[in-house]
Amino acid sequence: MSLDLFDAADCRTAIEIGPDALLLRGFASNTAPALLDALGHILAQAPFRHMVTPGGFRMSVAMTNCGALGWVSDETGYRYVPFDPQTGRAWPSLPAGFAQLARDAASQAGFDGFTPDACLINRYEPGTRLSLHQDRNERDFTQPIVSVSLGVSALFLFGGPRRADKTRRVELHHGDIAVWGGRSRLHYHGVLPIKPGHHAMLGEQRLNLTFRKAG
Ligand code: MD3
Ligand code: FE
Repeated sequence: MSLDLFDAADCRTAIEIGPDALLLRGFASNTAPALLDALGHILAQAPFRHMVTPGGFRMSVAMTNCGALGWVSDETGYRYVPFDPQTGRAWPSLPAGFAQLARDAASQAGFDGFTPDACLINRYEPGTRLSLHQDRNERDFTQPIVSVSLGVSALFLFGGPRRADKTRRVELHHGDIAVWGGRSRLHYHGVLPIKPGHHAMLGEQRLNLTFRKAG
């Protein structure tokens, strides 16, 4: 019998999916149970909610945040705020293990010293999508964004600096971490509607954690 502790899903090799955009397959596989445990506590204080876009549309992705700053959207626009508008309380703090994982992944991808102050938590269910957009509400675009995928797989769309640029599709699986910085930092991206599926730890859901240096 062989214990595949270092099988393909656990490799520590970065796949380049764009300029300064790297995919670390399975980088969070081993820490996923601890991440999900901590997430349970965060969600008890700051439950998922469907935000509204400035155009007045309810987002199909359900969102919440932890960290000093949280990303919100409403009729007046997108921004980072220190308080959860739904409760008036500070967002739950960023667990030390979250920050360390994001820092390690960024470092593995060539971005040393990454210190996130915001973690946006996205929940996808079958049919949930995220249309093509740029992440540009953060202060310093020299800082990367680190994203952790958990649960059901997704087809991620990765475009270029202009909305009309050709996109490529990248499959993101449970435990994958992607790091987006440098020349890819302002590239358009999105997520195709999630197909029905099942994951042993998360059931029908996909969760995505994006770590940001927002302030
Ligand atoms: C490429 N989330 O929350 S993470 C988002 O899977 C967001 O939930 C997606 O896009 C998700 O804003 C994708 C991957 C990602 C995040 C930031 C990027 C890709 C990026 C910034 C620049 C380029
Ligand atoms: Fe984004």
